Amino acid sequence: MNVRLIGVPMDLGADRRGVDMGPSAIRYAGLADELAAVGHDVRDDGDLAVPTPETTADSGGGAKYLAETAEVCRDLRAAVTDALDDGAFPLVLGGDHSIAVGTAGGAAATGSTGVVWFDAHGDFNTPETTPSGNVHGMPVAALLGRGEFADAAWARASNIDPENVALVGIRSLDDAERAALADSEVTVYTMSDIDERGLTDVADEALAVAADGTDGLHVSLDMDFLDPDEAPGVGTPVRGGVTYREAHAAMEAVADRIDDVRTMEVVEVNPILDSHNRTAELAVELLASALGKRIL
Ligand code: 6HN
Ligand code: MN
Ligand code: MN
Ligand code: MN
Repeated sequence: MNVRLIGVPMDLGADRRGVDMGPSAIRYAGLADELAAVGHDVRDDGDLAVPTPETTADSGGGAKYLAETAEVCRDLRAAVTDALDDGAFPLVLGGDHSIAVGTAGGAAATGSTGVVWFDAHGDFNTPETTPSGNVHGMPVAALLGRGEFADAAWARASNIDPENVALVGIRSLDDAERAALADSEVTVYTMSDIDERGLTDVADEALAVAADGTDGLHVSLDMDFLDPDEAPGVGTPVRGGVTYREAHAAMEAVADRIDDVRTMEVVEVNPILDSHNRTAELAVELLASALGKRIL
């Protein structure tokens, strides 16, 4: 594949500074070389311009920096559709999870799109329900045009049907978010489902849910999907996540369907909270697995 790296040093959507350094940390951990070793042609387009909180006044409202986030997501959507037009595979490096609106929005601009979301969190809040005001807790709801996002052209992706959205690894939901998810057509696989059924079974089913009747897939990997013992460098860690081996198995399930995958992103790597770039290195390993690295 022609892999196109797009860095998005975004931290307006999260409380803790540091996730803006994620793209650098992932590059430093050797992503381009690792993907080249798998046999891909890799082109790095560098980072999108993202405003820093120190020089940006919050535009106000229930969601912090929403106008600024919208601007970045519009730019990212354009970069992603550009790469797809060129026949490349956009691999987006975050940054906090708010950027998924741009990545998945870019995928959806080219056809109906299913979404597989590996995360501890549901990211299904809206500006009305959010307890934190942080937009990284809202991208799934934004893409589906829920609440205040119903009229937001930058967010809502009419080509993404909630029936084709699957969340995997979930173990932390806010009360209103839980109620909204239960009320929706989104499929949620909690850690309990993974305990009972095994990761491979759950990941295969999640991918099938997303692929059912759609033209392509977006895969979103929030590094807090993993247990914090494995991936300490994330802003909102939650105990009880998937193991190192389960995470690889999930990415191998993605690899089995890579022909359907249109876009992928890895988000929430926070080098300030990490230990010796461990989480970024793990992100590189997992992306290599998703993009076809095999032991034999
Ligand atoms: N993430 N549910 C919490 C909130 O602030 O809305 C946490 C969100 C975490 C988001 O990890 O991408
Ligand atoms: Mn072009
Ligand atoms: Mn997330
Ligand atoms: Mn998360």
